[in-house]
Amino acid sequence: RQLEFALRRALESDEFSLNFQPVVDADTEAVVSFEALLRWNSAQHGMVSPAKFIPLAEDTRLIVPIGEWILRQACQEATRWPSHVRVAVNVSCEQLLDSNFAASIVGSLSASGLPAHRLEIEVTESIFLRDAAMARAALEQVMALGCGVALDDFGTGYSSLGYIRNLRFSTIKVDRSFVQGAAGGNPESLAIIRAVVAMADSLEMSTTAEGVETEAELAIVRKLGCRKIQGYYFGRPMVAADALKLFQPRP
Ligand code: G
Ligand code: G
Ligand code: MN
Ligand code: NA
Repeated sequence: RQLEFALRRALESDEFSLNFQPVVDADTEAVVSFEALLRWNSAQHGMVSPAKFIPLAEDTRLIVPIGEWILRQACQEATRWPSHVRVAVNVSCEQLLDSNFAASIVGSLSASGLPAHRLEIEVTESIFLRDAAMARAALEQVMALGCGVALDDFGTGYSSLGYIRNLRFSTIKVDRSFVQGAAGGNPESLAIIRAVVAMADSLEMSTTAEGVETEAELAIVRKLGCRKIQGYYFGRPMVAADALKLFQPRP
């Protein structure tokens, strides 16, 4: 297939870049981290949506070398930010279960000099579907290195509280569908966010409300006690230079 052929060459042709989306503290609105998001500008196909090429990269296992590149770039970029600001990197199942995954994290941290606690890995619940014991062991290794692990899109997959009992996640990311639902007056969404926040608080995990776009959504996730907020309301995914500018005083 043509897209696969192009994807195989994308790394060496330098066609990937990272965007960074700010995550802010719900109380102070200060930027506390950025989520790194991969972009592919293909010579043949132009800008290709990650929703299209990430599944292809996963199927072909190209996500392993690409993911290693993402980790290196993200850690390197994060060293330019204030020292309290973290970077979050999405990790696919294929990558997490690869035998060199922990080594590639260690390599990215040591090459960049970024302290482990400033790197947070984001995984979705789907990683537990293939081989739950392997996924758990891999995440324990990441946690032992001192990195955070966030549970992404929480509530949309096969949620099981067993994962949360066995692993100390740093952050639960509440999926945008619940945020939209709550702001739209859906009582179930509201109750679920409230329950997730209560659970996270009592287990000393942080919570991020995802996909906050409007004042109304902001007001409700704040009231429900989400600790951190991500979404277009505070900033879209942006190029590295623009992310860096958020820390420089405006003239
Ligand atoms: O970037 P966008 O904003 O369009 O993301 C679309 C999807 O692609 C999301 O589900 C996101 O998790 C995934 N994605 C984006 N960047 C990365 C990445 O660097 N690695 C992995 N594994 N998935 C990513
Ligand atoms: O699956 P994951 O949560 O990692 O992917 C994040 C995706 O959500 C990216 O595609 C990012 O561009 C998108 N995103 C981030 N903030 C918002 C938002 O406020 N609204 C919408 N519609 N999408 C968002
Ligand atoms: Mn994510
Ligand atoms: Na998400």
